[in-house]
Amino acid sequence: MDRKKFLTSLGFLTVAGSIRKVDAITNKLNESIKRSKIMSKFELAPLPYAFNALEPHIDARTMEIHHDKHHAAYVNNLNKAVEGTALEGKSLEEIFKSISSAPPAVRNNGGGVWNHNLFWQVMGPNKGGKPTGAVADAINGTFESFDKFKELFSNAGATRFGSGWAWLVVSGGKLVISSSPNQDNPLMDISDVKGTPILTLDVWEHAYYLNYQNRRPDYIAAWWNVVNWDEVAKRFASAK
Ligand code: MN3
Repeated sequence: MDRKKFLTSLGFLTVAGSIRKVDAITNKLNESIKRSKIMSKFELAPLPYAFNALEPHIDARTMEIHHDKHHAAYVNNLNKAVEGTALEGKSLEEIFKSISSAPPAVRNNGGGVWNHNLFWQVMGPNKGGKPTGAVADAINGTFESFDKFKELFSNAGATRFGSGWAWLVVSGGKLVISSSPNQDNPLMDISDVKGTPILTLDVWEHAYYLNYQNRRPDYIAAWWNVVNWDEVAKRFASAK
C-alpha cells in the first residue's frame, strides 16, 4: 500500500471531498424542500361530501372519477407546468390576471383546478330549491324571475359547444350569465365576461356521461336539485 492509499484508507485525504459532497447534497435537499413547500400550494382539495351525496342527480361513480381522476390530474399537471417558472409560488387568481401570456398547460390546468374547487362548493346534498335574500333579489331584479334565470343559465350550459362551463358572475356590480370553453373562467384576462364567479356548472362530458350519456340538458335539469344557494349567497355578498 503506498502512502496516498494508506492515508485515504484512514480518511485523511477524503475529508475535503466529503464536505463538498455533503454541501452539494444539503443544497439539493434545501432546494427540494423549498420547492415542495411552494408546490404544496396546489393541492387536491377534498370533496366536501361523500361521492354518493348528490345521488340520484349525480351518481357516485361519476363524482369519484371526476374528483379523484380528472380534478387530481389538473392539480398534478398544474404543478408540473409552473415548476421552475416565474409563475411558481403565485396564486391562481394572480396567474389568471395575465393568463394570456402563460403557456397553454397553465391556462388549461390552472382553470381546471380553480373551476372544480368552485364547482364542488356550490353543490351539496339536500340542496336545490330557490335562493333567498340579497342574491334572490339580485337574480329577480336582473333576470325578471328565478325561472327565467334558470332558463337562461341552463341555456348557457346546453349551448356551450364542446367542453366548457356556465357561469353566474358578479361583473361591475351586476349579475351576468356567461359560458366559457375548455377550462377558461371569468377571472382570466382572455375571458369575454370578466368578474367574480359565484355559481358554475361543469358541462364537460366527463361530468355527466356515465349516467346521462349525450343528454346534457337532462343533466342540467337534474343539477338544479343540488345547487347550494347558501354558498352562492355567501359568494355574492363578498363579491359585491
Ligand atoms: Mn370537470
